[in-house]
Amino acid sequence: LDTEQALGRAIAAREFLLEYQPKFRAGTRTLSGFEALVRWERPGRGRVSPGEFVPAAERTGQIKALGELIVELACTQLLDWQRRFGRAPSVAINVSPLQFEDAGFAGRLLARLAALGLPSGALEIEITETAAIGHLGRVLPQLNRLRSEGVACALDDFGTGQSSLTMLRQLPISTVKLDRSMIEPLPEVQASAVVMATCALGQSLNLEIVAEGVETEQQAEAAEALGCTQLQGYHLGRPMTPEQAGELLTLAF
Ligand code: G
Ligand code: G
Ligand code: MN
Ligand code: NA
Repeated sequence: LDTEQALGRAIAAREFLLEYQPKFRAGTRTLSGFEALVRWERPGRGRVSPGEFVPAAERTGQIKALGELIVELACTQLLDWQRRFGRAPSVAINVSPLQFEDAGFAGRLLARLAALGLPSGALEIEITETAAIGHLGRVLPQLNRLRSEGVACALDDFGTGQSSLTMLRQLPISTVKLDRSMIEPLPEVQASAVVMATCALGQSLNLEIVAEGVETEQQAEAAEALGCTQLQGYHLGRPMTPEQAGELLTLAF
């Protein structure tokens, strides 16, 4: 209850900010976009990790209001970058399945992009495998809508849940993000076989395959050799401030 009150106040006071973790194309290692990660800057207490407050916000239902704020913050940043650089990079936001309970979620997101004059391709949605499968009924229609309007959709944390290769074909996704638990053991033989098989299927379905949690050059090279099309992780870039992300864009654009 204390958390609920604190979160409610924090959302109203807009105490949240986004950090941006870069993603890179395999091989060339050029910037392919960013993933937005929310942080709570709690006055007098410092940073609270989303691993703590996102589950709390999901329990209380406050994730819907928080999620709207996150969409707004990401779009504001995209607009700033579009004005400065003449174009916007791709920014992915993590979306909780509870946000899809609101049937207006996708429509509002698209309307917001249109109102700001942002291309829908600038925004990507990340939804976890477990969440997508557990809430197919309400997730699927809105994912279909977003995809048909050009918003990319990524299946996050792939390899942690009931990873079904069938899901890759059935969900209207453009990207699969291989969980860092699949990347961490590389280039160990069995993990390599699983990543290679997933990449082969992904390629035949025309999906981008992102290796997450790449922490070493050895993992990066293994992921590239096995067919991952993008790399993300501390080895290539940590979550960073918008200013630092802007510096990467200055180099990339
Ligand atoms: O950034 P960090 O590694 O601390 O994130 C911890 C967890 O919080 C991850 O599972 C991540 O997906 C989740 N998370 C980070 N930002 C957001 C967000 O904006 N919305 C939601 N729903 N989850 C987020
Ligand atoms: O669930 P999701 O994949 O959205 O979680 C993203 C989280 O993973 C972020 O909190 C981010 O800080 C964290 N992360 C990103 N890259 C790495 C990495 O290379 N190693 C580890 N341990 N965590 C990472
Ligand atoms: Mn993610
Ligand atoms: Na992930």
